[in-house]
Amino acid sequence: MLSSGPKFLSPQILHVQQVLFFCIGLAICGTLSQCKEAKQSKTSDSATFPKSDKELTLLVEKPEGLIPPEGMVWIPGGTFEQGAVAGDVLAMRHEKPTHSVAVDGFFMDSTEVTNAQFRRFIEETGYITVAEREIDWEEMRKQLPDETPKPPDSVLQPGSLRFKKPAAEVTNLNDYSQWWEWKVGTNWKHPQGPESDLKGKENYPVVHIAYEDALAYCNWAGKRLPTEAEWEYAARGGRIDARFPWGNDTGPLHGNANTWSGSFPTANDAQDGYANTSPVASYPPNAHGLYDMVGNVWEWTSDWYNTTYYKEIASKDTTTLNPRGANIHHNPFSPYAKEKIIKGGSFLCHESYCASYRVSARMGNTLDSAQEHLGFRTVKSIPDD
Ligand SMILES: [Ca+2]
Ligand SMILES: [Ca+2]
Repeated sequence: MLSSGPKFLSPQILHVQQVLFFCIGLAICGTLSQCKEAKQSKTSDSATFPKSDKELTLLVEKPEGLIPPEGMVWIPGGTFEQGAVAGDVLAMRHEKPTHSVAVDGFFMDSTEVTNAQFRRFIEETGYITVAEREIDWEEMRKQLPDETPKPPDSVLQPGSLRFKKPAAEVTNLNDYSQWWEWKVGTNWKHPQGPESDLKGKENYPVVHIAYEDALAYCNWAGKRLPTEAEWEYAARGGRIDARFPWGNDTGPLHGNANTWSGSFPTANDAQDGYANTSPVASYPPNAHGLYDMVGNVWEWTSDWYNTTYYKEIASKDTTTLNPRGANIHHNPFSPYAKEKIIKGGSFLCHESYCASYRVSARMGNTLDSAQEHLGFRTVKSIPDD
């Protein structure tokens, strides 16, 4: 997700850091103005839909006697209108149109996956995350425009993007390179850079997680990533026409979610208690018992990001059961990137910028992208996935 299409279509003028931004496909608060302006493709080149079922037979209640896996809660099945709530002035074009969706009941982690949980996975499997691996320029350039210059070897080292508060006032919020820094040695164990560690942060959400890292964890745990529909349905907590998990009132935002308070991105007054990530479950849960569904860190879903998908699924004018999204990625602003949908926004979200602490908010994020504000949580179906 990029802030300025034409700039990135002129690779010869790219700064090295911007090349890396391009490569990892930033999905950050502040690159969203393009989404507001994005013209939806008129062609149906990618999206397909599961078979609709006019007489839905849903798994609603948890089977009697079934005990939720540790750390998970039951999300009763049901039907809802996915997408922007009517009158939501903060909603972006790609959150529309709304469309009727039904999902079977499922189990969901009550919190984002924590550093302690992820560490157990690493210790048992020896898995090495994407941000810790050597960078293969030949693989990376496949996601870049032709003739993109190769950054120097000193930069093409294992690393990730960390947030760096600008020293000076920011006048152009489209230039996210002012507050994102590619830093060699940054990964889930060193979330704020190589000099940082996880001491005392066992109960914080794990970050700098690429899509395949999340999948590897899911496979180890015997779980899976939620679809976008499952995630959004669960985040709503059974509420209808509510923008937030707690209702429609923006007033309680800082008491219910870890977002950016103050002036983005230069001044964070931490009205909600945290300027960076917060321990999971630091704020009240929604009606399903889910914590931090908005704010703290963005969360991966299994759906491809496809800018035409909502329009096409809405045109079916029926309720879609257990949709799994488009069958291929499609984003005119990131034509070279393969993006999955992330949900919920993060500690960096502010109304002046992206306001993605709403249940319908969504972003595309490239598969190999790992950032300081991106984590995940898992789900599990009945019968077993
Ligand atoms: Ca905060
Ligand atoms: Ca979250």
